[in-house]
Amino acid sequence: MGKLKYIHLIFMTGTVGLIVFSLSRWRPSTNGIKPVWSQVPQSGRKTVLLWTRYFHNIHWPLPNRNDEKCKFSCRVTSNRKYLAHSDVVAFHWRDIDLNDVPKSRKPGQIWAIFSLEPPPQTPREILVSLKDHLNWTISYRRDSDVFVPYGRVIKRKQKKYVKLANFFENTTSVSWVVSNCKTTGGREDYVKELKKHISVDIFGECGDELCVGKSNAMFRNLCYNHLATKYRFYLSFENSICKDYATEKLYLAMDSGMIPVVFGGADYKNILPSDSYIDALKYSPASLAKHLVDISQDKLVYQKYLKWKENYEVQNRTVKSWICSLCEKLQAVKLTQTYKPNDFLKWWFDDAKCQTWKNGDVIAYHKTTKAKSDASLE
Ligand SMILES: *[C@@H]1O[C@H](CO)[C@@H](O)[C@H](O)[C@H]1NC(C)=O
Ligand SMILES: *[C@@H]1O[C@H](CO)[C@@H](O)[C@H](O)[C@H]1NC(C)=O
Ligand SMILES: CC(=O)N[C@H]1CO[C@H](CO)[C@@H](O)[C@@H]1O
Repeated sequence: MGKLKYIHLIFMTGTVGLIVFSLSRWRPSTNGIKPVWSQVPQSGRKTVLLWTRYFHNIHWPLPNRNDEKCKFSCRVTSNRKYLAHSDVVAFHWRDIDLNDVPKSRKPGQIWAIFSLEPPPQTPREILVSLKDHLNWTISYRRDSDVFVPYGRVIKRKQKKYVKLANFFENTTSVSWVVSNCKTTGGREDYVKELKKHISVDIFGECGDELCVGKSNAMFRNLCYNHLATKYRFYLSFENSICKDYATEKLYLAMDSGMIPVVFGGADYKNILPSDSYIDALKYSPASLAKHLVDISQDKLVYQKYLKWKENYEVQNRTVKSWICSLCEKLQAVKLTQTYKPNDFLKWWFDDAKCQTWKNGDVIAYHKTTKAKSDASLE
């Protein structure tokens, strides 16, 4: 009988759609059922409630069971019945509905806004009545309360021998995977000019069929590795030129063996090893083309751009580990926040200093172009 009851409880847990991860030990989700929840929160284990969906999806980016484990554990649920017990309520910016925000708030409860999209992709209007109630930011901005990088290049524990000679066999040209053909950063105008001076093969929705559609990580890896057998350079051009905004395409390209040509607002020289990338915004399209040709005609110069691989490696899956950083931050006795209260919109929009490339200049971005702003399109 006892066993039957247990099975019944597991079943119940499943049906109410409660997602509970014990992030340190990955115990099954029965942890979250009533007896525990009706009591005062247990010693130190914090609870995070995902209030909204994530681009209409119930699945937020979270680690799988097999991914690396967090140093500090906490519970994650999307079941709103735990609102009153939650230490953090998280809102995904693009899914916020002002008619559907929590009606109550337990004292000390942190409300956090989550966005991996840059300011031109995050409607200001959505936040009107919520902005004054937010405590924390969870985003790709390095000065967020919880920083969520799209990737990282980290120092290797041990120097690795990398056979650079192989890379030189392949062709000179430039590849670009792109699905959002009209952007706020103006990369398409830059590439249009660049193409007058060097061959650029375009894949994705705005070009050939290759690499279209499926956005799962394995498919993407395959796609980039495939491109790396043919192309020396990859245009890691972001859809927006905004502070700190550098997406996984940069890290996928670096990992694949192509030399990334970056176009964006991240502080590249501080996040990447020197001589591991080329910054398009430091060149005109014509002079960039010349630079790329020069590099690819000199084996030693070309190899200089791959040498970083001996001492550094690309760390992926970093987006999913935001929850670990959040759980860790919740351990602090006194919780702090990054932006000053009531200054949230200034912090997000103004401090991001978004820009647009236009006819050879980089100018401040103003909301004039209506950019296609679908989730999966970068
Ligand atoms: C969170 O923000 C609310 C609204 O501004 C504020 O009243 C509350 O004190 C903040 N909580 C913490 C822990 O900072
Ligand atoms: C992450 O990197 C490892 C090793 O570089 C690779 O085997 C794996 O496929 C990558 N995973 C993703 C999701 O990109
Ligand atoms: C490093 C690399 O990608 N080398 C490739 C160059 O092209 C040949 C032929 O297509 C491939 O076999 C190599 O793997």
